[in-house]
Amino acid sequence: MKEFKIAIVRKPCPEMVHGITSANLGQPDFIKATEQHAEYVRALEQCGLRVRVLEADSRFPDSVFIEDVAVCTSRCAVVTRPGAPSRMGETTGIRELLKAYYQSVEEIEPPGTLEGGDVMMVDGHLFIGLSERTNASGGGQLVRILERYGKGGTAVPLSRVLHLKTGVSYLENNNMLVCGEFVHHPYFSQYSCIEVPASEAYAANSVWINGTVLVPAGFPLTKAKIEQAGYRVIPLDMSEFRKLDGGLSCLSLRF
Ligand code: CIR
Repeated sequence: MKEFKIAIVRKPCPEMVHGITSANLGQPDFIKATEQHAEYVRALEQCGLRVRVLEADSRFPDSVFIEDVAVCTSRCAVVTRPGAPSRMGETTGIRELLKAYYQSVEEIEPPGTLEGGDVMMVDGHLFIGLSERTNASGGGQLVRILERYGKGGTAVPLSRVLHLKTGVSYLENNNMLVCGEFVHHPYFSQYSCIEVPASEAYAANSVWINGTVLVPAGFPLTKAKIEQAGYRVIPLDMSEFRKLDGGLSCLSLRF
């Protein structure tokens, strides 16, 4: 039975109000974001995780979305190479950080780009979204690294979402939460799919942690479907991170 033990998060910085966005929901409120982030940390702890909280990094408005700078598997960690130019420097120091937890820390090299939001772990196999942030070189490098550790990866070309996990989340036990382009997708049809209605698309980024699923607050249909599938659900207010296209998974590295 899979079990996460550790999460790493980074506090939001006041400069987050200048983060990248396509959302059209207005500027985030930094104070509110800080409160929502603290609630998120509490929820991770409730799921049994030891949470390492890194200080805010005001050089990088999007640095709260720490999921994008690394891929943490059971055998190795990989420092990514973000495709958004303003986010490339966020990986500085991440290798040293991960060395405290992993014997093997690999890196994505140029010309590859890869963001952790495009990587979904499914029973030891990784699906890697090819997006505007993750290119074929980055995805290919990750697959070759995984193969050295006895794991595999499959590239999934994306058409509409920012990252793979913007639209699909694996909830373990063969349950795949799918929305939009991932409904009836050939790569995911073998799983028991829980469909997120288009009106609740933001809730497609939900996070399984040790039997509990963190779900963004305000999406009752999706919450009910996940509960019906047998999970304990913790709803979390994500309004300020949503304004920057960020979802629940983006706020932590879990391993
Ligand atoms: C960005 O556009 O890079 C950030 N504003 C949002 C990143 C969201 N990260 C994720 O989905 N893993």
